[in-house]
Amino acid sequence: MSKIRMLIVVPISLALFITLVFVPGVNSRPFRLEKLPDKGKNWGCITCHNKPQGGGALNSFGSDYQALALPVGDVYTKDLGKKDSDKDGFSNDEEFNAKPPTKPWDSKSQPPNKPNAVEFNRKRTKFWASLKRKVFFNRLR
Ligand SMILES: [Ca+2]
Repeated sequence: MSKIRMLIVVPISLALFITLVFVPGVNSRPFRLEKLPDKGKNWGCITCHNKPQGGGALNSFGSDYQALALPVGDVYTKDLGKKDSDKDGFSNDEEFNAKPPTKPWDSKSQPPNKPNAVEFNRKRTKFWASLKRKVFFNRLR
C-alpha cells in the first residue's frame, strides 16, 4: 500500500472504529422501536432506556418489555399492554393510547382521564357546593 493510501485509509478506519465502538446510540436497536404501539415516534429510545440515545440500563417499561415481549419473539403482547409498568394506575396500552400519549415508564406522566381524578373533582365540587349552601343559609339567618 502506498504511503498516500495509508495516510487516507488508516485515519478513516480508525474514525469508523471509534464511532462504532464508543459513540452511544450507534449500536442501538432502532428496529425495536417499530415493535412499539407508537412505533417509537413519541419518545424514541427513552421509551425503554434511561438514556435518550438508547443502550444501557432499562427503565420500568423496558424491563417489562424485556421480560414479556422478548421471550415470545420480540412482540408487544396483550400482557405487556395490560401491564402498568410505572405503577401509576394506567396500563401501558392506556398510556400509549392517551391523547396526548403519556410515558409508560414515568408515573408522573398520566393520561388526563384518570377515574380517580374525576372522582376527586366530583367530591371537591360537592364539598364547595355544600360550603356555599351553608354560607348562603347562614346569611339568611
Ligand atoms: Ca402506567
